[in-house]
Amino acid sequence: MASSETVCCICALFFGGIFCTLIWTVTAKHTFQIDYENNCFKKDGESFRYISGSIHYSRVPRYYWKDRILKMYMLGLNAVHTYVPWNFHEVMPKKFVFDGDKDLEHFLQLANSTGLLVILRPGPFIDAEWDMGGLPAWILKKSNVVLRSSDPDYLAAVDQWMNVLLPKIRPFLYNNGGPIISLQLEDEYGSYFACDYDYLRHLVKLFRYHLGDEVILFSTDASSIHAVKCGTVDGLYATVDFGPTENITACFEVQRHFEPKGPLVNSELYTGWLDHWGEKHQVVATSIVTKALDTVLGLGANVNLYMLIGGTDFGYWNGANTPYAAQPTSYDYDAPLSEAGDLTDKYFAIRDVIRKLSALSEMLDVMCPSGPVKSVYPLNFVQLNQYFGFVLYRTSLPKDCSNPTSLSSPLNGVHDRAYITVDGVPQGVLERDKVLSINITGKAKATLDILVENQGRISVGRYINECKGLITNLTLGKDFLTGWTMYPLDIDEAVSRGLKEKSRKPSMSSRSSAFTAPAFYIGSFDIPSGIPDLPQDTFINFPDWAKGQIWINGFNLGRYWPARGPQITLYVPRHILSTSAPNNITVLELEKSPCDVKPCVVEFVDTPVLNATVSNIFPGRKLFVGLY
Ligand code: NDJ
Repeated sequence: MASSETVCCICALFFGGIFCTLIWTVTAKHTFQIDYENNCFKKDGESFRYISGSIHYSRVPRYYWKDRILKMYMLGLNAVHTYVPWNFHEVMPKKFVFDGDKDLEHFLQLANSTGLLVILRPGPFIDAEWDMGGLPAWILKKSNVVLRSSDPDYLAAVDQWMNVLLPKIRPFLYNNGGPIISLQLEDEYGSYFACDYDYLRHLVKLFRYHLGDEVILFSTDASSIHAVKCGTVDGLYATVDFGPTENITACFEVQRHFEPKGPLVNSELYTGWLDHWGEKHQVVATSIVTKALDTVLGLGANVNLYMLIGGTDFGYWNGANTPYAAQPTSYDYDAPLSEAGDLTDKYFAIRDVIRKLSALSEMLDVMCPSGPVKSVYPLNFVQLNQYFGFVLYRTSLPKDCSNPTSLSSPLNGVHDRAYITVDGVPQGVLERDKVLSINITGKAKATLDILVENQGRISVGRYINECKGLITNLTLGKDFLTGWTMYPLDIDEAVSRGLKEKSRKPSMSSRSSAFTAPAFYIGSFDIPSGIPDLPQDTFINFPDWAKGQIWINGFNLGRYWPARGPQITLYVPRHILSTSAPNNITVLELEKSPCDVKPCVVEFVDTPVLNATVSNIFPGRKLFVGLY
């Protein structure tokens, strides 16, 4: 490579743990459970939170399923929610259609192959502004049938349908190697007049008979005590739904009334709203949606964005509300993906909110394959068998810190530098000898992550025996922090295995303007072959980056810290560069990435800068290029 003028694209990475997932598929049974102790889901034994979006396959032509699912994946979601409309499939009694646009199994396969989990809502009633809430109109031939109840005529029809549907579903359950992590029975049943618990119990029994005991079955109801009361029974995990203008804490308190422990779940956070013929088209401002999403995620809750793509009520499939007002053909819903699948401003704004969550911690399964170590008080690097690099220390806030609260190392025990986030939101940096206390904010039980960097051991004198890591306790306010989970990180190994292929979602941005959460950014560049004397030694510059570590083709080039100086550029020896394959760059930015607001680039230059105080620091050739 010429010693200048090569600029590489850097894009942000998501640390989704796909690598470990692949290993799991061949070595371990998949499990998806409720972790009542830690108020979350547990996937393959690890705590898990879903951020999903609703797509009704019945409202999107099969031709576009893949496109829409991919766009949902690119948004940063890890799951899709979909209803199964009974009347769409059992078009006449015992006449079942599951091909073409009704090929549910194909839809599930597409979600699975795209890397999205599925939360399935097979009703039998679904509402969804869908004709008769998904119930088949032919059922009304039984005069006086009481729908959504234990009326024998109704139950016979339900059983007939579920006896066909559920065996198709079973192989797609997560514990059977498929994408379905949970199923919702009925829909907002507590808002229906019948309040027939026997009906719900019948459904639970029927689903258990076909699907086994492992899969999570849940209910969804409007978030009022009254609404949930008739909507759930033993055997169903109660979740709630609510819109972005509601009092979110109060809504989740309703769920807590019925589920004192376990994951918080909003099964429908409305991104827009439904229309009626003759009424004003409903829109919900993006800022309202993103604010609510941010709050919900900040509480550690699981959430489904209803709708992520609304789609179309082709044919005669629209529903209606009472007093009679029918829905129009478009079910655009002012959703992040338009009816026609276009990316909207809402899509990008939601993507930004989700991005904030992805931090170093989301790659832990890749970088800490042996798993974390737990201890009441923090252990140092040596005790963790970690000698270089980084250890992530994690605990949760023992009390509400909505007002800024001091996080301190009173005995100067951060060796050497610690990057702090609360629920993924960057808070600041503690630094040995210099910054022993910062103020942090967050709710009680929020995840406090402290990424501690060993910046190099003392190499001469009396203190050459120093330890690294958190070598003394930290305090929050006046109290010691306890209950640590520590992840010794083998980042070099993870980088050399190729983070790029194992990653899937960008990671950057933050609530604070001073810091971004630690995150990886990757890119690659080609060096043309056939030109004599290429590659050559070069130097790499970090415009608007702050502090971190960089690898090229898995070679750890070292620490960069232009924010402090005097060294600005790093030396890149030519032997690590390749003309026969793309050169991969991995940047671990610890403090402040430029990627939210400026070009996300690094730059190769022909002149080293080891003294940041000189003017015109790049007299030679250089090139800046805006990137994605
Ligand atoms: O679960 C329902 C969903 O399917 C909840 N909704 C949605 C709005 O788009 C959609 O129908 C509504 N619930 S309106 C109101 C029900 C009133 C009894």
